[in-house]
Amino acid sequence: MHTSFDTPELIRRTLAGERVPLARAISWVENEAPGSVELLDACFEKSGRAFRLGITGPPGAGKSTLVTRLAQEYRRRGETVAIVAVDPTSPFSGGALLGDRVRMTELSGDPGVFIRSMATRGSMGGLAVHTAQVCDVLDAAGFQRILIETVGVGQSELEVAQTADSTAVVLVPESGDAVQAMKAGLMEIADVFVINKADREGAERASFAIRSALELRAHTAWKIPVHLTIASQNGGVSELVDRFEEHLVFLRETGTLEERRRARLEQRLQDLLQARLWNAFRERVGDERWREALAELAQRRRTPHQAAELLAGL
Ligand SMILES: Nc1nc2c(ncn2[C@@H]2O[C@H](COP(=O)(O)OP(=O)(O)OP(=O)(O)O)[C@@H](O)[C@H]2O)c(=O)[nH]1
Ligand SMILES: [Mg+2]
Repeated sequence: MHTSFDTPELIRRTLAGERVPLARAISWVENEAPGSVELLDACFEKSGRAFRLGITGPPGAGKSTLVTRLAQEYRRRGETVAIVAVDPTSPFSGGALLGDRVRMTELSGDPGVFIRSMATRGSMGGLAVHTAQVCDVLDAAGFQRILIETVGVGQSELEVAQTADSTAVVLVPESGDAVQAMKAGLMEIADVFVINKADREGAERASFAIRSALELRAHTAWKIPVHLTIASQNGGVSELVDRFEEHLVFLRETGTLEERRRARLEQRLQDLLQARLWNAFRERVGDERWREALAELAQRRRTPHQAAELLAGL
């Protein structure tokens, strides 16, 4: 299926929510294809309506299963849903693929659902940027809820989770998870805690441990819920959607949504400007001068501070 689109047509049909152009548009963004900037600019104007939910947590916690159930529940409530699964290039990706396959069959054929997997491809800094951009495209295409699934194991994955408006951290009952979560920095980004696999021993205990840890922290206006689910049996899923929607109302009413989005946009602007200014600067300095400066450093003829001062003054 190698239909080629010119940029205006692709933009028009993506914004109209057509699936094949939408899939192509996302590939453009991922590959930074020519035309992708024009596309993103067009999408940006139309985005900002979707509620973006990050679902993160350790490998195998049941994120994919849960996201599938959440999508089904949102569909029952009449909302359209896009799923962005960010696959880690790790030994666990087999599990992710399996989860995705199950999901594909359960949700296929529903025009109100769109599923997309994104590969991490090593370049980790770019992943959060690409995820945010892909979400802009899905948002502009009219999807009302965007579920971003990512494994919460590293800083880069946390960055992906933070492109969302609201973030759910999914854990399992096995002891040590609460401690792990705190270590991994998941505690700081959670707006909602989920203990999935609550059919297993120790779910209540894990829930209590997290609640206790949360109580030790500074009091906040949003009381972070700790919610039990059995995703594989659809247990507690509808109530979890209620929690998400409550959080959305909270975010809107307190101005926190606007605040978070503004901070995110500032970050994006800063990233773009940094790249642009750096490239311009590097070009102005030129390769020869750059090599000279490095040689001077290596020979201890100049300090890094002196070299920076000198180059910046050029
Ligand atoms: N017992 C039990 N098993 C579950 C539950 N939810 C999911 N599972 C199972 O847990 C396994 C992992 O589920 P996934 O949904 O693929 O987990 P994941 O967090 O997406 O995994 P990765 O993407 O590989 O990190 C699968 O075998 C699921 O069937 C649950 O509530 N209870
Ligand atoms: Mg998964």
